[in-house]
Amino acid sequence: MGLTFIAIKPDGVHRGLVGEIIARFEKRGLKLCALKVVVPEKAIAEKHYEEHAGKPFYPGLVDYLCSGPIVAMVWSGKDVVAVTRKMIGATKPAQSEPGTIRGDLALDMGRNVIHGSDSDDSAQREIKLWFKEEEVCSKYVKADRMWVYE
Ligand code: DAT
Ligand code: MG
Repeated sequence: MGLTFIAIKPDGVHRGLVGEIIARFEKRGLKLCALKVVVPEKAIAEKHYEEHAGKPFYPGLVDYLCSGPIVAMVWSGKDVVAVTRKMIGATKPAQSEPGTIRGDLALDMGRNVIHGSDSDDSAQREIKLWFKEEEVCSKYVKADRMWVYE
């Protein structure tokens, strides 16, 4: 089973959306492997978004991520990157479908509540950036496994 890195951004924490968002991933059947609340250091946020370095919105994006606590998580499951990206919805909230996290909970691209890795490679990179190896509990078998998977 694959792993992905998910972060509820500072706006999601301040707006009290943490429980609502985690509940969606739990109900989908995904397995929680790591979770912490952290105010990102600027250097980590810059690395996290390094693919966007040099773009006009990059400094504001980094400042936004560092502006308060985030909930950093690792989730596991079948096709977890694709499944969570779909659940998160499009980057621009006006284009995110109702039923998605951004489509239900966000209005502004600069306050779009949540981050999710966009590929297995970026998931590996981001998990390593935010968590120590021993903080990620990916080995346990979830009690409902046989009822979630054929
Ligand atoms: P996503 O968060 O859906 O993976 P992304 O990786 O393309 O989107 O961009 C990272 C974040 O940067 C995104 O959540 C919001 C912001 N962003 C992206 N494109 C932007 C733009 N053209 N103007 C302002 N902010 C932008
Ligand atoms: Mg992205």
